[in-house]
Amino acid sequence: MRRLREKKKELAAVGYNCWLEYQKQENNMLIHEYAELCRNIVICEDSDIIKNALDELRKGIRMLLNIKPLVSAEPKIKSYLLIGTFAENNRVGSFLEADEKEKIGDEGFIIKLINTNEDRILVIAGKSPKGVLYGVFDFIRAIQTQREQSSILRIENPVNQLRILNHWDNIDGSIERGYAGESIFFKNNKIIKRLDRIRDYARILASIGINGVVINNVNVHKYETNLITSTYLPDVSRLADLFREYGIKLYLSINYASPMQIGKLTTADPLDDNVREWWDKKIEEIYKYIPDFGGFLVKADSEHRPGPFTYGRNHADGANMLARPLNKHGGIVIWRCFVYNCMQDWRDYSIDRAKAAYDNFMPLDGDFDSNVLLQIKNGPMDFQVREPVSPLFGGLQKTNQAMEFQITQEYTGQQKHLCYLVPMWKEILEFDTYAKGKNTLVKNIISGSAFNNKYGGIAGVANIGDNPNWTGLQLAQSNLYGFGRLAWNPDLTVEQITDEWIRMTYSNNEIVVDVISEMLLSSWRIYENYTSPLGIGWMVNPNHHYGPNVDGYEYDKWGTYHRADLKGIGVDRTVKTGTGYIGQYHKEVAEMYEKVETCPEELLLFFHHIPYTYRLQSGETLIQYIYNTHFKGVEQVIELKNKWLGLKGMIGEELFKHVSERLDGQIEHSKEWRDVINTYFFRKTGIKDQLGRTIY
Ligand code: GCW
Repeated sequence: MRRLREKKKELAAVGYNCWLEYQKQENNMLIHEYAELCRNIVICEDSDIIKNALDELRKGIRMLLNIKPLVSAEPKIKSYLLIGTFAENNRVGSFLEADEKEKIGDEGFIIKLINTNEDRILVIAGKSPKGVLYGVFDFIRAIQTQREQSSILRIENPVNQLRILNHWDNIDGSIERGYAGESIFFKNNKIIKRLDRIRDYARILASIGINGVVINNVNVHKYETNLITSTYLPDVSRLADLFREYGIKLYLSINYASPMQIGKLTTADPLDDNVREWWDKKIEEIYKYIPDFGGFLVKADSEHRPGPFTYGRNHADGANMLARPLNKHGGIVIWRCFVYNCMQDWRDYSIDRAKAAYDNFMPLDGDFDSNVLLQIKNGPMDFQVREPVSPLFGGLQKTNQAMEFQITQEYTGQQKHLCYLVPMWKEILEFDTYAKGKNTLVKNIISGSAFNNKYGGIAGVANIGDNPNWTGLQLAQSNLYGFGRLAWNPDLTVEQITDEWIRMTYSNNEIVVDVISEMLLSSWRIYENYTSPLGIGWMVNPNHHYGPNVDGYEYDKWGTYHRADLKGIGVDRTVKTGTGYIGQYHKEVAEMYEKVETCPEELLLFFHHIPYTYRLQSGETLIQYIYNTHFKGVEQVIELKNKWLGLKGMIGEELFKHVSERLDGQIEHSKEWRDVINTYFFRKTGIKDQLGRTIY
C-alpha cells in the first residue's frame, strides 16, 4: 500500500495525472461555496459508467476540497449534490422541467441549482450515464479552475457526434509517428495484459469528452490484419469492455485485403459475392465479441495500402461494401481521404499532390451509404505547420464528413519542440468555405449542421505513448486536452481552453497562468518562424521528418516541394497560370487566393511562385523576410526558455527541470534550422542579409 502511494506520488511529479491533478484548493469564498454542496452525494443508481462518475466525484471532492463526502440514496443533510440520469418518475427527473429534459441530448448534461426554503441542491444529470459522467467532469473542472458557481449552471450537449482518437499503434508495440514511447495497447505482438494504464487513459479521455478510439494504425500490416480474428478478438473485447465503462467505443483499422490475407479468397473485389459474404460473417463475429463495436477505419489505395482500385472499383464501392453489414449492427465506416499517387513523377509541374483528395472524392459526393464518414486531413498536403483548409470541406455536401487533425507532432517538432496546435485548429474550424454563401464555416460542416448530414465529427491522431507523462514533452498534453475540448465544442475560445488546461495541470497562481499561456499561444508561430516560411511546408528530412533539409524529398530525389530557383520560390497553384488547385475552392475563396495581392500572406508560397525581391506588406523583401523570421525564431525560443525559468519554485521541481531541458534542446535545434535555411537561400540567391548578420 505504501509502495503504491509512493509510486503514485512519483508519477504525479512527472505529470502522469495530466489535467486531473486534483490539488487542494485554497480556502476562499468561492471554494467555500462549493464545499457547502459537497458534503453529501445523493445517488440512486448503479451502472459501470455511473460508478466511475461517482468515484471521480468522490476523489475530486476529497482531494480538491479536503472533504470526505457522505454517499447515500436519500439526502442526509440540507445541502447536497444529486447525480444521476433522469426519468419520468425518479428523484432526478422530479427536479427538471419538461423543456429542460427535452434540450438534453444523448450525451449532454445539465447542472442546476435548486434552492428551496429548506434545501440547497446541485443537480448533475444526464439523459444517459455518459452525460452524467461528462457533467461530473465539468463540475470538477469548475472547482479546479475556480469558476463562479453561477457560470456552471447550464445545459450542455457536445457539438460533434464523433470525437475520436486514431492511434497509429502497431502490434509489436511501436507507434508510427509516436514521440512518447511505445504503445500502451500492444507489446510483442500481443495485447497488453495489465489494463491499469489503459484504464487511466480511458479516464483521461472521458474527462475531455472523447467517445471513440481506434486502437491500431491505419497502416494495417500482416500481424495487425489478424486483430479481427478469433486469435485476438477476445483480448480486443477486454479493451472494449474497459473503454465502455468510460463511454468510449472501440474501433479498428482494417486491411482492405483481409478476405485474401486471413480468409481463403483470391480477391478482395468489393462487388464480388464471396467477398461480401466473407465480410458479412466477419462483422457478425466481431459483434459477438463486442456488441457495441464502433466500426472500421480504412486507409485504402493510399501509400501502397490495398483498396478497391485494384479491381477497377471506386472508393464508394469499397466503403459501401463494408458499411452495409456494419449497419445491421449500428456500426460505421470511417474512410480516409488521404489518397494521392505517391509514385507520381514530381518533376512534372502540372501534377499537383494538393489536388488529389478532391479529385478522387468530389465525383463521388452522394454515392456513400448513410453510415459512411469521409475522414479528411485538415489541409490538402500532410499536416504541415501551415496549410490552407482542404477544399473537400464545403466541396462535399451530400456526404458525412469528419476532420482529421494530427495531435502527434510529426511535422511540428515531434514533441521535442513546444508547438501548441490549438490556435491552428481553431483557425481551421472557423474558416469560411462559402459553400452556401458567406458563413459556411468548417466547424458547421463537420458537425453535420451545415448540410444536414447524419454523422459528423473530429478525429485526432493521438500523441500519447507509454512515457510516464504520456506525451514525451509534458507541455504537449495541452494539445490532447485542447483537441478534446474543441471536438466537444468548437466554439470555445483558444484562450479559455488554454486557461483551463494550465489551471488544472499546474495551479491557479496568476503568474503561472499568464506565463504559460504566453508560451503556449506564441509557440506555433515561433516554430513556423524558424522552419518553413509562408505556407510552403516540408523542408524536413525525408522519412523521419525531423530537422531541416530544404530539398528533402520523399519519393524521388529530383523533386522539391518548394520549387525554389534562382529567382523565386513557391508553387503556382493559380487557375490562370498554375496547377489549377485554387479552382477547387468556392468562388469567393478562390478569388482571394488567386491574386497575390489578396492572398493571405502566411500562405503566399503555398499558392504562388514569388520572386525573392517581392515586397511583403511589412516592406521587407521576401528574402529578407526569410532571414528575419529565422533569426527571430531562435531569439523567441530563447525567450520561451527565459519565461519558463521565471517560474522556478512555482512548478513542481521535476516538471520544471524536464521542460527546461526540452527547451534547451529546442534552442539548439532551432539554431540548426535557422542556419540551414538561411544558408540555403543565401547561396541560392547571393542576396545578403541587410542587417549584415552572419549566415553560415
Ligand atoms: O503523413 C503521413 C505519415 C505516415 C502516415 C500517413 C497517413 C500512417 O508520414 O506515417 O501513415 O501520413 O496519414 O496515412
